[in-house]
Amino acid sequence: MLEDKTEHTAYIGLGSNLGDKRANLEKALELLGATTGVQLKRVASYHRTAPLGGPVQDWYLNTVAEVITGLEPHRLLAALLKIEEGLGRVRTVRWGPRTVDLDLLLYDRREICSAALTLPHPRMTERAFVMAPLAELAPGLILYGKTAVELAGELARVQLIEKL
Ligand code: A4P
Ligand code: MG
Repeated sequence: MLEDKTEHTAYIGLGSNLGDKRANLEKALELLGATTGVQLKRVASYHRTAPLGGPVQDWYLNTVAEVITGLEPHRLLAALLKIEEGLGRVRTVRWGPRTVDLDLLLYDRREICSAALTLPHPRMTERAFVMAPLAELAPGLILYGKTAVELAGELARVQLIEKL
């Protein structure tokens, strides 16, 4: 595993809308914390959110986790995809929707635009289900000239979201 000694702060968005949503998020967080080179620091409140985009589907349970990591961004993303796969395997329906979605939202202030990874996550500032939990962990974080709290407040006026 490629790791360096420097510590980086990353934020991971987690969402589930299939099966036992809370258990899915908890299992994903457990696997995240157990990943070599990843230390789970803090987890925001769980939020019940209306689905955004896609087909007609059930509501989501979303949260955001703060991690300290020595893994470089593509390695961290690979670890997230592995967790998704690991949890997807408990499903019986082939090609069915995933039980858990993990997105790499931010990695320090790094900006990346490669085929496999875009940082910051391109859609994060349009989504209450990302910005509300993120604002709990990093209220003063500035994204495109606004704080996380300001962005979360604006989005929560137009998107259905309930903090649990
Ligand atoms: N990828 C590039 N950059 C990133 C990044 N920063 N983080 C690539 C994660 N992945 C990144 O993602 C497709 C590919 O994006 C990955 O293989 C990776 O190389 P995916 O997770 O397989 O596909 P997806 O999640 O179905 O598509 P997409 O466009 O990533 O959807 P989103 O943005 O993840 O949104 N509504 C509510 N209320 N709550 C939700 O959680 N989630 C989605 C999915 C839609 N609506 C939702 C929610
Ligand atoms: Mg995704």
